[in-house]
Amino acid sequence: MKRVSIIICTFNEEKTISEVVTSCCKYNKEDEVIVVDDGSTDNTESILVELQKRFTFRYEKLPKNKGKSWAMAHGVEISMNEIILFCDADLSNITKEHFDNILQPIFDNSADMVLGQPSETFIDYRINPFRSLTGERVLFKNDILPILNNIREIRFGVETFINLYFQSKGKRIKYVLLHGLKHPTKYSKTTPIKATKEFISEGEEIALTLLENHDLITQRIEYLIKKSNKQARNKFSKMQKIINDKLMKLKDKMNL
Ligand SMILES: Nc1nc2c(ncn2[C@@H]2O[C@H](COP(=O)(O)OP(=O)(O)O)[C@@H](O)[C@H]2O)c(=O)[nH]1
Ligand SMILES: [Mg+2]
Repeated sequence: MKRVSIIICTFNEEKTISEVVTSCCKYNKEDEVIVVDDGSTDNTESILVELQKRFTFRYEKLPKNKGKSWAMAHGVEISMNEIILFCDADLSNITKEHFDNILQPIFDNSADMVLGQPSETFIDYRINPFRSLTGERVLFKNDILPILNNIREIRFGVETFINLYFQSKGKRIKYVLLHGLKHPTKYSKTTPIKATKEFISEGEEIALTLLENHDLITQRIEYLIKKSNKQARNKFSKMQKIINDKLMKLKDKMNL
């Protein structure tokens, strides 16, 4: 029986797509591998068609670019297994241990979601404020199915939304360092102007997701309240009301 569905969302990653798909297939023979090509216009398609002669994976080409979150939701919908492993398409230096390490906390039931941190990236993962926005994550399909419609159109807000939702439900989240795994910055993938534009719009999509889903933030607080003692509960309740009011005002101001 297959255990995991590995979902690789890709958009114009001709330099790395072959290594990513090959590693996923080679190191996870008993699992399902799905590549969702988000309307790439480079050589991605011919590389993948060629790779299909050597490895078994499902290749889904979306007719036009719809954003990472759309591709992720589509991958989940067509997946067959109860565990989902998302993997970005711009990684290199991938080893079998990376898969073993990111899957372990799910298999030994010490986490409901695992976030993998490539060690070879621009900022040291221990101090990286964006580390929870990683593209390498494992979770249960049943946990993400209820939010597919929420994530489809939020593009790069997708990781933020998933994190908020899991936190609001009190799910156990674990970080795992993936030694030697390389993840390039946007600046090493394209021109500085394009990278800056992408960086800004990604930031905007993340900020919008946070604002639009402030209820998930306060639900997280609510979850903590339920777990704490009475005195702390009262304090939390007051804090929750203040945060909710402030966020509502901000939302109104921004016409969201
Ligand atoms: N930039 C971008 N990446 C996409 C899109 N759809 C899927 N992806 C994939 O999502 C992953 C993350 O994108 P990337 O640009 O590397 O974002 P970053 O890792 O946050 O800098 C990569 O594997 C992309 O190929 C899209 O519409 N735009
Ligand atoms: Mg990337």
